Order: sequence, then C-alpha cells, then structure tokens
Amino acid sequence: MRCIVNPAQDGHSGGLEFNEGRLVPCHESPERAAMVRDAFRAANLGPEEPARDFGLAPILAVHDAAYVDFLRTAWERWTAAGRGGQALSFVFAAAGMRRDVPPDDIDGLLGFYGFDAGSPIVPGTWAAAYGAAQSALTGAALLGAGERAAFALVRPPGHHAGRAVFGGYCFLNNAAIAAQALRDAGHARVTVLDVDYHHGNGTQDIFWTRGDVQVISLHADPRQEFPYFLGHADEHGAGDGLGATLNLPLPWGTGWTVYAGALDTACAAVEAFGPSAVVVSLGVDTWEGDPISRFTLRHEHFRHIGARIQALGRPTLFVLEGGYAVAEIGRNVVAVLQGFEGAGA
Ligand code: SP5
Ligand code: ZN
Repeated sequence: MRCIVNPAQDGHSGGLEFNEGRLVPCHESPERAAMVRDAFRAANLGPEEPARDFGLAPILAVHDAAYVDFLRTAWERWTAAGRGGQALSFVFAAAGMRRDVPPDDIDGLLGFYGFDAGSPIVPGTWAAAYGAAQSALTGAALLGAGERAAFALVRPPGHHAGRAVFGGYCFLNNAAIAAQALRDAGHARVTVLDVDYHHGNGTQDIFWTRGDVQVISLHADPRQEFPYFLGHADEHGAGDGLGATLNLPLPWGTGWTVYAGALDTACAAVEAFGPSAVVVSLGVDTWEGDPISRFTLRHEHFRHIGARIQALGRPTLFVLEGGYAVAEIGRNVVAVLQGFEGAGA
C-alpha cells in the first residue's frame, strides 16, 4: 500500500505541554513521523507518495469556518500581541460560561477554541495541520482511484479535534476530513474505526447527528483517562445519527484478550452498518510501553488488529493518530499495516 507523506508536517515542533504539574516537551513530535517512515521503508510495504493539495473546501466541510480562520491566524495574532515562544491557553470556557460570544482577544480565543493545555500552537502549526489534512485527503483520493488501502502518515494527529475545537495534540480532524471526502466521492456509508488509546471525541462530535458516517471508538474509559469528558458507553449519537456512534471504553490495564473481544464487537457493528469504505484512526498508544497510556498490548497484537480490519473486506484508509513510544512507534504501526496486507510471519 502507498504511504502518503508531507514535509510541512515537521514544522509543528518544539512545543511544550502541561503535564503532571510542569511544562515538558510535547510527546507528539516530528521524530514520531520519521520513525514510522523509516519502518515503512524498511518493511518494503509500498511506495511513498507526496500529498496533493485539495484546498480549504474539504476542511470546511467538517470544521467551522470561524474556527479554521482562528487556527490559520492564531500565530500571527499571538506575535501581534508581542508574544514569542508558543501559544498555550491559561483559561477555558467551562460549564456555566458563555459559548455563544467568541472573545476578540487572542488569550480568550485560545481558551474558547481549545480544551486542554497540552496542545501548543507554534509558528509551523497551521501549515502542518493543513498538510496533514491534505495527506488524509490524498489517501481518500487513492481509494477513489481503486486502491484497496492507503496509509496517511500524518501529524499532528486529528481525532481529538472537533467541529470547532482543538486539543489532545490535534487541530484538524484528518480522519473525519477524509471520511467526508469519501462520502462526497460517492460512498453512501463510511465508517471511522478508531483504535487509538484515547477516545476520538472530535470525530464523535463531527458526526454525532449523521446517519451516513458511523463512528466506532475503542479506548481507555474516560472515567480514568483523557479526554475525560466524552467517550462513555451510553453515547450513541442523536437525530439521524442515533445508533451510528459506538463507544467501547476499556479499563486501565486492558490486554489483548479483552481488547480482541471489543475489536470483534466493533467489527460486527461495521458489518451491520455496511459501509463501502473504512477510515481507521490508527493510534498505537495502546502498546504496553507507551509513556502516557495504560493498556498492555504487545507488538504482535498489532498484526492481529490489521488482519481483523482486513477481514472486513472494504477499501480502507489508515490515518495515523497517537503513539508516543518513539523508538517503537514505527514497528507497531507497520505491524498493523503488515497484518492487513497479510505479509510476513
Ligand atoms: C492523539 C492522541 O493520542 N492524543 C493524546 C493526548 C493526550 N494528552 C494528555 C496527556 C496526559 C499525559 N499525562 C500522563 C500521566 C500518566 N503518567
Ligand atoms: Zn491517543
């Protein structure tokens, strides 16, 4: 399968996130993508392909226009206020406060559109997020051209980014943008299957009332884990989307046996929905050694995940999400892709 790459993504770098009481270098770094690219090359999985540029329209098909405008101009507005370093919020619009009047001030805007203090905006953030979305769109176009599968090697990741909200290292929801593009290319039903350790709150937000895009997420229980405020088992969607959202929260310490059962449940739901394309939000932060996560999947289990997804028998776009054990991310991601391709031992 082809691996879609975009060098603009490396420009989102050097930021600090608020973690356990102090600012530390972001876990989500350019080195992650380099490790995945190297492992993809070493495994001879297929050619690399540069991202094409589909413009802003497919981004605006899932994100709010004022939000996109904020992201595009946030760094300029930050520097216009005399700041350097990185833009990170110190205030958030929590329960009981107004959500209907966006502030004019950049500090207020960061808290209006952001939901955590872990997703700094730096000079290259917009170009990187835009580039990642274009990579995902290129992957969707490859499926349209008849490819059975494609891999969008993107960062920053996307599944925590909602219609008008950033956080969890995510700014534009690459998987959701690709899923919408597949819908617009004629796929009547599309599933987003999210196997990242964290709940894909942004993807759920974007498609919550949609019956044509199914959103399934296997993740650490939000009672215990980030993003904390969405991803419970009783969230099923609303309106036309009622029944098209499926959350499978799992406790800290979850290993392969329990995970495989949940993946079977997820795959049965995919079959019942009957999509003509699947977008996989592919995080490997479920790995036992991940520095910010608490599942216990082993390397060999990633191959099983890929094989199970392959058995769905649908055109499949893999979009990279999380995975923060930098030395291991490449081999774990590639194991999923190899399991899908049925390659190797
Ligand atoms: C795409 C993705 O995987 N985003 C994840 C964002 C998680 N950000 C919160 C990280 C919190 C780290 N705290 C770790 C405490 C465990 N010692
Ligand atoms: Zn994650």
